[in-house]
Amino acid sequence: MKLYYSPGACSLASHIALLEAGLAFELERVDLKTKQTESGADFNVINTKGYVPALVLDSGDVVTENIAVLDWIATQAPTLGLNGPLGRTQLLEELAYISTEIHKSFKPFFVGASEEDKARANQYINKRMRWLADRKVGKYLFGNEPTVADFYLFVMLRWAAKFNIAVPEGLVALQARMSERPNVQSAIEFEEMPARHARSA
Ligand SMILES: N[C@@H](CCC(=O)N[C@@H](CS)C(=O)NCC(=O)O)C(=O)O
Repeated sequence: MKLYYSPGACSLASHIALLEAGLAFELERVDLKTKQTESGADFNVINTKGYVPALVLDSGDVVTENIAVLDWIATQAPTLGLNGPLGRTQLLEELAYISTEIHKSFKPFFVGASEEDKARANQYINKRMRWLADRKVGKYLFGNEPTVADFYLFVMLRWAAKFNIAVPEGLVALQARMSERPNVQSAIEFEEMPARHARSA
């Protein structure tokens, strides 16, 4: 299986999740401007949507969308999901909230929007982060062990820090806790290395 990623992008959540799941996978970097992968392939052919993450399974099927990729990983490694009759539903609920209410709200910071639009987005993200912080029930969102939703949130918290968006103390602590995890450090270290040929993780 191979994860197509871009350094520090939302695909970092899937990269961390795959490491935490202990699954065997390869990584290939994508230049999101040129849509070229580091081995010279046209990424638009691999994922016709042109964005990361894209996870190519051993079957050849391509899974895209953070929610679907993270849900697929949690299905392979149930310790990264939630137990109980409503477990998967609640996990999807949280992933959808992070994707549609938080992730998408960062757009003004990536497209060079006006200061006014960025200020509005800043307030909105802060409000949505506060809701998550209020609902958090342990060291992580759902308890004392992380789920794939925490990995997605972690990437959003890194972006919030980068764009000076205030987040509640409980989420700052969650980010710090996540940063101490060896798999998180290893994923970030790998992504921050200069471009190289695709390699196995
Ligand atoms: N709806 C997609 C959005 C993914 C997305 O926004 N990916 C960004 C990186 S964080 C990207 O690849 N942008 C490049 C582009 O859209 O051309 C998902 O949730 O997976």
